[in-house]
Amino acid sequence: MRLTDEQLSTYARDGFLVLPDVFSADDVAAMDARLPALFGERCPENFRERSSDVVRTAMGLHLRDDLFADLVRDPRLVEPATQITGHDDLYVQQVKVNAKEAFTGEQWQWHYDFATHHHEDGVPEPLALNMHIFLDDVTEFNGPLVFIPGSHLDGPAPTALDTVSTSYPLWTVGNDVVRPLAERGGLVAPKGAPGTVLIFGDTMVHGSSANMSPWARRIFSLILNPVSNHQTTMNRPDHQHHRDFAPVRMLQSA
Ligand SMILES: O=C(O)CCC(=O)C(=O)O
Repeated sequence: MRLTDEQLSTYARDGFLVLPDVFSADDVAAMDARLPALFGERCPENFRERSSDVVRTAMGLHLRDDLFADLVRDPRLVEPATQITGHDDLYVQQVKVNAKEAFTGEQWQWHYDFATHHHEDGVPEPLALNMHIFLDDVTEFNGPLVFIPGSHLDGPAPTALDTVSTSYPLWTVGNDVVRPLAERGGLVAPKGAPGTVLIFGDTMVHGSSANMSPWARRIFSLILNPVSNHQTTMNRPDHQHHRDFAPVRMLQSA
């Protein structure tokens, strides 16, 4: 699936791109069907919320399930990533579903992904892309991601490691960083039906609030990074940053 010049310009300007109707209802139903068994496993790949036993994020999915093994090679994800990064050789850095379950799904603090990739994993440059697929209707009510358009253009802001706010350690940006960026660029929360693809880069400042609604907000996320920019420290477990730097090979048809 090739992005148009207009879509590439939108991504370059805003730092994120929303693509409705990329995956069909059947595609999403097939992904959905795999999740109860995966979420039911007691394993280090499944992080549970701080205040409940509910799964917050389930990682390493392409190594745990054949459908997700195919999905990380899907041209609808890999081809746009090669276009945006300008790199043909991308490896699978992280594969997960962020569950944000009804009533219990907790926040993701303000952050940009490169801070964690750099501090924890020694990734040299902010080149990785985060490719999301909405598995539920993402609305204003169930904790959508919130972006600061244009924040990707400022380069990496100061960050600090937050190990207490949620069950997932994250390098976060402070309110003093968020305020001027948001006053300049505003805030945008992309919404959409299941099957929507959302793409954003490593320096995009974003976060999401808790899900107070009765509706789950599950999102599949694939992080692809140029092989030439791979992690250098191998500090975190494989499921948080995979160590197989072989370039992902696109499936021939989607
Ligand atoms: O799932 C969310 O709400 C946030 C996810 C996120 O921040 C990320 O994938 O970097």
